[in-house]
Amino acid sequence: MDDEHLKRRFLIARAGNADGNGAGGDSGTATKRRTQTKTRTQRPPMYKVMLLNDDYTPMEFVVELLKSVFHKPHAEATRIMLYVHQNGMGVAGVYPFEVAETKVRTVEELSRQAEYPLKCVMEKE
Ligand code: TYC
Repeated sequence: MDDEHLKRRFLIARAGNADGNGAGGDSGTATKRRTQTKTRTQRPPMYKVMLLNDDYTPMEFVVELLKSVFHKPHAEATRIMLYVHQNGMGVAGVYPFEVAETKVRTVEELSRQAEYPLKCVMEKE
């Protein structure tokens, strides 16, 4: 169970005690039972930004992109680049739709300017 579920359970348990719905709330008076409405915290759908391998883009260029566009530390940028190099594609980062879209465009723009064929796509998580 994730943190949001735990927090909501905790809050519902406390509300239950205060209004007589749960254990510990009974002081001898009539117990009112209210319907609990579960209000789910809205989280935006997230999108993976994937880098695709190719035979021409230099490893160092990919590492620099991962550092500058995706804010990865050097060691992690190197690990992701090597993963893509060996597996064909890999996740550079996970973001809400519009952020992911902007990252894809930035990668393709920088690659195009440098005349490398590097491809980058987004995929719903
Ligand atoms: N395969 C490239 C090379 O050998 C390196 C590379 C890694 C290219 C990741 C693209 O997304 C990529 N120079």
